[in-house]
Amino acid sequence: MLSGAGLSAESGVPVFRGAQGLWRTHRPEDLATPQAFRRDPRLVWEWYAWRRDVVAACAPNDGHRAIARRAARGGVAVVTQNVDGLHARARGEVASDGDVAYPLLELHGALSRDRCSGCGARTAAVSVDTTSADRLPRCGRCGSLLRPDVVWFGESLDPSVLDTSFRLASEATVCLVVGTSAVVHPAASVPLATRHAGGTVVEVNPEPTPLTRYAAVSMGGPAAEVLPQLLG
Ligand code: BV8
Ligand code: ZN
Repeated sequence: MLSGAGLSAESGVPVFRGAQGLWRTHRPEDLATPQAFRRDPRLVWEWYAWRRDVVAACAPNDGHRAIARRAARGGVAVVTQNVDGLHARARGEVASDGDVAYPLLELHGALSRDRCSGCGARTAAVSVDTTSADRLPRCGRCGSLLRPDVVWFGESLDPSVLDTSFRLASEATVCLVVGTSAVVHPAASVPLATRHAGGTVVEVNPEPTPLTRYAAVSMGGPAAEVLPQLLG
């Protein structure tokens, strides 16, 4: 499956686009690009520190749990664009004896990790003092600024995560696409690998998207309602 921000909407995590979207008040170019971080690291950190606080107050919803329960029965890979960590938290919440380990691939990284902008070292997220640029967190090894370990626009995704995602999608008989506006590439192309290999795309989204035309079935409901019925 491929998930997007809409899967976490019912957990209270803001989506990016649309009437309630984050990009309504902030231009992505100003906050989610390497140029923005070079230009004003304090502003970028302020936005990500705020998003970390929002996500920390959220919990997985019935959609995340339905996915985790089904995936633990085997034969499922979860590929997500989300950086909120809720898939992993749901996996922990529903874990039971006999579960099968399954791939959980985070295409766009994770809010819960920092990465050094110099040497690339990854660490668990630290709390960030965004009151001034000279108080921003720096790497203990090389002294460079730390950044959130997410993929910004204009940055390449981790090649091994991306290749594995496309390979799994091309081997899948069904790609379930949940809660994505399917405008961000290359993530939005993952379900097409299933389709091009002769598999079936099933979409769960209250709104039509550029993937709807490729879906054999498109369910126009909220993920937390549809997925427990669909996967139960
Ligand atoms: C790259 C940062 C190579 C982390 C994000 C073609 C090929 C390759 C690249 C491009 C290309 N065309 C354009 C590009 C460049 C760019 C891109 O795609 N731009 C778009 C906007 C046109 N792509 C890149 O830059 C990527 N890098 O390709 O590297 C390269 C290198 C140099 C130069 C060029 C290329 C990097 C992309 C990653 C960007 N990082 N975020 C963060 O801060 O979070 S993207 C951002 O959008 C989020 O990460 C999010 O994951 C992603 C997708 O958003 P969605 O998850 O779909 O969420 P959205 O709000 O849009 O939609 C929510 C949906 O849910 C809606 O459809 C709604 O109806 C639905 N919904 C709402 N409620 C519910 C629901 N569904 C179900 N239930 C509900 N209750
Ligand atoms: Zn470093």
